[in-house]
Amino acid sequence: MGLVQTEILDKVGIITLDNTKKLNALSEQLVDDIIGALDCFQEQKIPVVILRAPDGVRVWSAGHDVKELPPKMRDPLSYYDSLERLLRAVEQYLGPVIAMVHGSVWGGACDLIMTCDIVIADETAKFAMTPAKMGVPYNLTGILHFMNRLPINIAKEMFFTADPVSAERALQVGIINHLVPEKELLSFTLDLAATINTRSLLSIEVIKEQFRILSKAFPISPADFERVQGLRRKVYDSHDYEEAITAFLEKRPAHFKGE
Ligand code: LCV
Repeated sequence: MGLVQTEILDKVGIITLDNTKKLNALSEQLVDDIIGALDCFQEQKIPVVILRAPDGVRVWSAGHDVKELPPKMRDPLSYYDSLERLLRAVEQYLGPVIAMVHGSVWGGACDLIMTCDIVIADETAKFAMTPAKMGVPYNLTGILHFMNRLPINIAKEMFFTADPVSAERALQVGIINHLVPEKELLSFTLDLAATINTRSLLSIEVIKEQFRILSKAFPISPADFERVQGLRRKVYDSHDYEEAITAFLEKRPAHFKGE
């Protein structure tokens, strides 16, 4: 299917991100192909899905396709934008979506990992959360994904430094469920999926939906929401947002002004 490969092994759906020449950057097309694969598995009531990249890649996904980030004055991460649609599709899939990670994971793809239900990685994995490098304000639902999974100080360090977190540290802080040797990654992940497949899908489906609802049960007042939207607009209207994209495309370090 376009930029992804799909297969079903013993009732486990496998989606392989397969646009490696673009480092699996989450372009509109790649996102649509992943969602299409999830919809296809959902129709067949496939109980468990594995989201992976091809063997041997250095980069699992380079995150949001920078070339598709909107020009300034437009929210880059609003409700119907591709990354947000993808994250909701994973959250709403009927059964567990397991991220199987070999290689580095950047930005929006890091949020995708934090949205998957379970994360299995090998020693080549690393995870970088890059809005502060991209002059992007990020958004409330994305930040909540990290707060639900990590101690808030760890989540803040990831956002404030934008530095990659190693596989070993990712295991320590809880980004990943299991760190396994590269040659055992697929068999370990398939074994875990097979165990889940011996349980009641009906029960798991309802339990997953309760986790989703509770993980979003985070009160925020309309006034605070509107203030956050105003603050976010200051960022994506800023010099820093425009400079980050320009610097990336010109392959040079960005020079931020904080305005
Ligand atoms: C488009 C790319 C990309 C890319 N998009 O290879 O989370 S937020 O808010 O930040 C959100 C907005 C977001 O997700 O932003 C994107 C965050 N991603 C990153 O910061 C990763 C950016 N990429 C890199 O740092 C490097 O490309 C890595 C370390 C992933 C790989 O480095 P390597 O030296 O192996 P190149 O950098 O040479 O990249 C190879 C080609 O892929 C393009 C890049 O522009 C280059 O294109 P050309 O061959 O045309 O020069 N590319 C890389 N990442 N996210 N295009």
